[in-house]
Amino acid sequence: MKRRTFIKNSTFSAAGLISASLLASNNNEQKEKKPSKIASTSNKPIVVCTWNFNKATSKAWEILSTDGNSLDAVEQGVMVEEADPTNETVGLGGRPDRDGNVTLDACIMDKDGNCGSVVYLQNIVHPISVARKVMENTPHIILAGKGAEQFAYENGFKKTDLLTESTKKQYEEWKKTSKYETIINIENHDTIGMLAIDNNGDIAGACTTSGMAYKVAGRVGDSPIIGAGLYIDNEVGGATATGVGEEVIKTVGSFLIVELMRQGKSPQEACEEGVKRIMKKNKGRTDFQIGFLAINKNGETGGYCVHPGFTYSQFTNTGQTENQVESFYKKQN
Ligand code: SD4
Repeated sequence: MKRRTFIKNSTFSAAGLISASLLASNNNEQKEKKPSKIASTSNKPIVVCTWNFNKATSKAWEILSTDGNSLDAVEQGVMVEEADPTNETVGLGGRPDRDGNVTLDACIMDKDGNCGSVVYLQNIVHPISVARKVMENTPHIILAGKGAEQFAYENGFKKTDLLTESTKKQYEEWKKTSKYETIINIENHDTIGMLAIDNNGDIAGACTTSGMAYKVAGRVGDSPIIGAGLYIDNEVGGATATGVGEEVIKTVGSFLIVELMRQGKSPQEACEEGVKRIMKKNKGRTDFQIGFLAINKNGETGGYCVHPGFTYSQFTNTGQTENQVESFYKKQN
């Protein structure tokens, strides 16, 4: 499993300062007016995603910068990671459950609040595209397991073995002890959640993962659960999560963050509040990581996590940046 190198980006601090002052003025306005009516001084188009998936934000940017819509941008953006066999927590090359099966979770949400999701999907490289088809071509929102797989084949998706040489080897190694804990290593997880605003100011999001390595067969995490791993409200903003899904589900994390932004908090403040809410319920616990990422209608972004190490990639008119976020626990020297 590769470890990520985290780059502290100076433009982030500048962006932080700008957002802080915008925020202050917005907060004053919000006392008199509705929070969602933020003037169009916007930083759009823009795309952000969890971790340093710069190739994914580059792909999304290709679409946004040529006047494409945010839904296409997030779908095609996260597909880059789904197709990458070296990302061992998403799509092809994702690590299996404890029975050796790779099972994928994904969801997508558009500007109108439409959403689609697949859970426990096997043998399909691009669960996000299946989720989009569920959203667009069925009256349903979530398809699971065999039914989702069958639906994928009916819609032209190809059967693919998702286990790679590397993940097979790691699994064989893991089986020697079969140590199973429902925790995620502090840094070793790379679920991709992506949020974008297009030239029209419309917001969409996508989230896709193979979930926790060596999970109990049948386990579904937060990533495909609308409101937990991802939530979009085109009037307010969007949020997405990475980390221990069980904790994110318990607080309906992404929905919580969007609602906090609706009440007037900045994306940064909302993500902090989301993590603090989780930590309040897990007093003293240090053995898990969660990272939240959020964007508001104005194109301001923010993130917060439990342990240092969570980053997000961003692409706007001023270029691509990788941003390190603040954490609840501070770095130990
Ligand atoms: C899950 N939230 O299934 C996901 C895991 C994750 O990078 O973020 N992995 O709980």
